[in-house]
Amino acid sequence: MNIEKFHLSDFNDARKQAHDRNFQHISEKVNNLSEVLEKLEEFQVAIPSWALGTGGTRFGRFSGGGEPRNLEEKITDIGLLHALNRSSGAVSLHIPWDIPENTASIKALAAQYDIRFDAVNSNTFQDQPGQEYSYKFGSLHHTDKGVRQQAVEHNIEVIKYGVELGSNALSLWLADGSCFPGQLNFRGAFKRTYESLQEIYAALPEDWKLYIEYKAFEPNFYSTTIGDWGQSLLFANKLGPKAQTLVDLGHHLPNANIEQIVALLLMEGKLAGFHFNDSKYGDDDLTVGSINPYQLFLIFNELVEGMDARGMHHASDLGWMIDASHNVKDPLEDLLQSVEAIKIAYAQALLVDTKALQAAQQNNDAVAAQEILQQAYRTDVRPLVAQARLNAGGVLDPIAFYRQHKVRENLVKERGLKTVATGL
Ligand code: PSV
Ligand code: MN
Ligand code: MN
Repeated sequence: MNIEKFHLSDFNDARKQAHDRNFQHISEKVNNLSEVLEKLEEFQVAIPSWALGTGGTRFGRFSGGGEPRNLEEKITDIGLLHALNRSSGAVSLHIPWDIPENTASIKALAAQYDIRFDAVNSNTFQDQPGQEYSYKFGSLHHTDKGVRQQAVEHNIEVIKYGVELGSNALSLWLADGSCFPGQLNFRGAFKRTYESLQEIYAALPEDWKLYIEYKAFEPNFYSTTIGDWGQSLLFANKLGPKAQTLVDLGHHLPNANIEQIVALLLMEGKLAGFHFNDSKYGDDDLTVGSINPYQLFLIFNELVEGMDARGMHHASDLGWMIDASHNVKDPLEDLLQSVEAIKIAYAQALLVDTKALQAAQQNNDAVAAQEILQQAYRTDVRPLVAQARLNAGGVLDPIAFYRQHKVRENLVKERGLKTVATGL
């Protein structure tokens, strides 16, 4: 579906008066208004190429209709999201799920929508047709050198695709681990993984980063070879400055203090970035902010404080991506909700009175500290986020626009009801 400029302006005009009243109300309370708006306008989160279709679970998958059938259509869908929220200007490819057959034309298509290529993701957790060795018992940690070599070569191939696309990071997640006590020698697995990672690290271009993602469990249920941030950080420290730890919010054991992990990784210059999602039980891959928005705010609070202190810039210094799955929602609506939740948390964090918080901390005043944080958290910042979107050329209410213009219905007409997006 083609969204023309007048569609956006007609939609905004009809809502402008009501919005202005709400915006006026909040802007009177925000001291650093122009700084907050500017930061929100700049903010971009990458959309993973595997999130444009319905995800499904291991019990089944219910197709939603009108899903993108190839990479071109995925980029078009992201272009649509970006046109509405002006904060989805990047795509993260998973290879081989989304191999660009003609990189030049894919790049040109993405540029048309103002979309750049974020980190490229490798995949050594599934066997691919024609592949010599199986990853059933792992990839980079495998006891068989041939398997390890195959997995290393795959990662190097992914880097090559990334270079052609103008990406500058390899994001690596391993399913490697064990299901039963005794199955695996932990130290042996760690050492073999390290050797494999060294080979991948050596193949990184000068200005590239290696994002090392950790995950507590699944698909292995006794041990994971990169199971937590400690193990990821060990690898990152041993490998060198280009290697950093990637935090996927769903990859922790229940109740982990993720904001504390984020604060320390940031302090050490070892925070690669995020895979955003939400969860109640495990790696549930739910819409960002749908279960625990307070945690998201606390993470952003650490980021705002820590990044400012280090003079870091959000776009160039960290990787931001959504990593969610959509089983009962329209994937595009879900992604709009996720991006919105991230920006709301960011806006709230920008409202925290950092100086007052530091003073409360200095005085061990836990009551004041909580008041300061919750003062920001309980502020309805949605008009700020909407204003930033308007300034950037988007729409005041992306989901309302999407529904009013019957975007999904049009996609179904165009692509058909029974479509299966590549990927999970
Ligand atoms: C694994 O659970 C993960 O979070 C990794 O980032 C994968 O690359 C992604 O999901 C897709 O399976
Ligand atoms: Mn992830
Ligand atoms: Mn995950």
